[in-house]
Amino acid sequence: MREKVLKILLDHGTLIEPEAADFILKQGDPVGFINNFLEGRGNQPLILTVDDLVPAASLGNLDRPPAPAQAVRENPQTQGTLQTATSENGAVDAPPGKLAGGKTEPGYHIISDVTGSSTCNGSIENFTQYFRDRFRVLRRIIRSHAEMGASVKIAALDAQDREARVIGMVMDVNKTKNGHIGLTIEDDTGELYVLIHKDTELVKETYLKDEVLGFTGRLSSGRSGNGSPDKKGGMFIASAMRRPGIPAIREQRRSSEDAEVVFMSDIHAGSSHFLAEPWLRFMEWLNSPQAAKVDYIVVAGDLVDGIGVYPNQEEELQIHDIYMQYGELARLMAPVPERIRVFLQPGNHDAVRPAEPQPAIQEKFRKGFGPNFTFIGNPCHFALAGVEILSYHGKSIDDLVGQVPGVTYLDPIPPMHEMLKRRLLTVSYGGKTPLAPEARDYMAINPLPDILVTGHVHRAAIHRTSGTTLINASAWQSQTPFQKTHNFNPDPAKIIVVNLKTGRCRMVDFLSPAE
Ligand code: D5M
Ligand code: FE
Ligand code: ZN
Repeated sequence: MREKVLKILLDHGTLIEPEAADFILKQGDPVGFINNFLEGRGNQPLILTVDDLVPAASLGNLDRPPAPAQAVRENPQTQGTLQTATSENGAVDAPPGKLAGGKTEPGYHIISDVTGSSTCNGSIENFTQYFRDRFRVLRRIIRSHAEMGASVKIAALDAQDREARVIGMVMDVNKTKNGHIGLTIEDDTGELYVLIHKDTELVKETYLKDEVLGFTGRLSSGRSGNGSPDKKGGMFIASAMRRPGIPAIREQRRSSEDAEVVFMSDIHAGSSHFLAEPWLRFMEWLNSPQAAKVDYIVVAGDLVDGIGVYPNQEEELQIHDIYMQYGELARLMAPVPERIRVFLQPGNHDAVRPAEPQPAIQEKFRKGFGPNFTFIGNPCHFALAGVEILSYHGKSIDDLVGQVPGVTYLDPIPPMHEMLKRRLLTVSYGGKTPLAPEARDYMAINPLPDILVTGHVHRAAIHRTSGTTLINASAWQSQTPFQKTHNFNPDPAKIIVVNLKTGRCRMVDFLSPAE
């Protein structure tokens, strides 16, 4: 199928980015889709991107059941190059359902997940490739904003120009003595010192290392006397800034199936503070007529409490063996009706590498789970009955809470907005959230999902932005002594139910017995 689509494009003289090819293959009728697309538009860009295709997809195709699962878009040999249209053959119609337990069925397919595809060994080359991929993806999104289309490479900036646009990744942020902000940004041609004057609105923004930004401004060839690094004999005085962001209007996909998804998180099986009674009420509810439409459950990480995750955690454990904790999870999940497909994602308490993206838990921990359980990585981008979900445990919220004013543990929605603004689930390397330098950046939010779900903060929240519903799924653990010492107050034992056909969300609370 992929060869067919690529051939049509090649015949047309159009190249395509790997993500865009995957996007086409996800359509109900990929060949029909691309033919219609090419017909419907006269001048094509030389290289098609997902952003070019999304508007066409939202016109049709959406109510159709999703195409059979495609292999996750891994093809390390072709990373970092734009023109992969001819070299990518073979990546391609690989057998679907490569995730263990993830057999293909009409209702769901995995779009992007590191499980089984990790390429990194932590070398310098890995990091270079990783950040190059992040830059490539985010620069493309920034360029899709009209005013940023004419951006130039850093090396091509000219002090003669009255105004120029550049896009770069933030390498360093510092506040000058006079209250200005100095950013060092980098692209594939060089470094640039960007000065954000204290009298502009831009100085109120929070700039994070490793995010990608577009700037409008001018290159000053003279020194400003503030002691800042003076690359290329000048600095760039910013007058406007553009983040990748999300479109103001974007149509959310809806399913033709009247199916519901339960979003939940942070079960922490094995913890002494596991909420056993509310859990039983939840299991009863799942087997009641109220849950008749529930076809899927997504658990966004911290499946078990783990061992040695923080100092003296052993004092808060009921089960001290990691295998037995996963055994307990299987036992807790046993009452889930078999018709429901359950997606189990790891978090920072699970027995997988802490560096993100995290692969799914290993086979040896999957004993006792029925065939309706699918073990996914963190993050994981997948489609349920045609609606795209991006599920991420949310460890990076720990970093955002310290870095971005107004972001607290009390409301999980603001940190999710910060992620969407930057189109990154985890922004900075070297913070509290470890990053693994994979060949491509799984932490980039691309393409935009219909639903973004996180957990980790043990609170429940729902918020709609243009086109993407934000959900933070609650937890099944009451306040631990550790959390108490950190003044962290959870809001546990809640689930969020989303109807994939109508988009409607509801929250169900199991903390206290129903009247
Ligand atoms: O994390 C559950 C929550 O506990 C997380 O969202 C924040 C809070 N937490 C964890 N560690 C700290 C520290 N050091 N300070 C403040 N709050 C914290 P979990 O991954 O379930 O342990
Ligand atoms: Fe947790
Ligand atoms: Zn967590």
